Amino acid sequence: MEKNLFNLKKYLSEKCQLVDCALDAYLPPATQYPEVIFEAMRYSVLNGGKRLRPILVLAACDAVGGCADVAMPTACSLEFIHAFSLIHDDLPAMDNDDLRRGKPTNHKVFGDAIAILAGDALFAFAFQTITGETRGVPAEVVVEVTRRIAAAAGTGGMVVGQVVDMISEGQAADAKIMEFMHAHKTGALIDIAVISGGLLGGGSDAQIDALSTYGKKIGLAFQIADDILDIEGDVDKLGKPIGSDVGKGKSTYPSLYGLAKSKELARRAVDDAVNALDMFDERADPLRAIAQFIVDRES
Ligand code: GRG
Repeated sequence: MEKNLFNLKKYLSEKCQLVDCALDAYLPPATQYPEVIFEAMRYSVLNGGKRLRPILVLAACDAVGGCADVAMPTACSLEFIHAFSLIHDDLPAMDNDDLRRGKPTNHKVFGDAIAILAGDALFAFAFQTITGETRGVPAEVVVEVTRRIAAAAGTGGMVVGQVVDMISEGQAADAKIMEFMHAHKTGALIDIAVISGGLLGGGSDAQIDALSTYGKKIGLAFQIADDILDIEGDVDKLGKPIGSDVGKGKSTYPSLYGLAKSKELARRAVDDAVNALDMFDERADPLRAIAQFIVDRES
């Protein structure tokens, strides 16, 4: 176990560096006119973060025997969409947060209007990057990946989850609604990360199904861990205040099931995720280790 964790640390740090370089290279330079929008886009994307979604794309591509290079534009696109969602989520009209990754949120630095536009630009730039930069993959696969990512970000995922989050605030906890909300708001982008990597790597239907089960289970584990970190986390490591869910009257796994049961549910989700990868050889070891990392992380 120790050895696995050590290897994962190295794996994550190497992949993170690759992803960071690619994000920087794809994004328009901050010197381009009108500078402020490119500065705002770069501020939120190149501002740290675990790069979980891009790394999942690359790891899933590797797991099905693909060449991870073909998946890098899609990996970065998911980080652009993730950054977009964080910028908009932090706005006064949504969560009204001042800190993200330990630094002032985008609207605190650039103002609300530029923050909205930086989010919009990143969302569009994500699809420009997938369709414009992907090489060595049949066009119909790129179209299918693009279609699925658009659904996971919008009407089949994040936007819908965010709406349910907003309209449920301050209401009594309901397990079904909370699960729907998380599966869409957070889970959909994590799920589509592994599916995209599998599709771009040329995975079989059975492999894509298995990756999708894995993606849904780690998405669930991720959310439970997030709720637990909001109670037990370290403010400095999280880069944002704790207790914000309770403060905003949000239903969480701990508020519904208690801490001990929530930890048990997270552990079970990790086991289910790892079991879903039974058909894969050692090339899926990074995915197996990432499942565990998702509940062990401190930020
Ligand atoms: C993006 C289409 C679209 C619409 C916007 C605002 C919004 C609708 C959705 C909000 C989605 C959202 C903010 C989900 C929370 C996801 C989450 C738990 C973020 C933290 O993810 P980590 O831990 O963060 O991967 P780092 O900082 O490591 O990248």
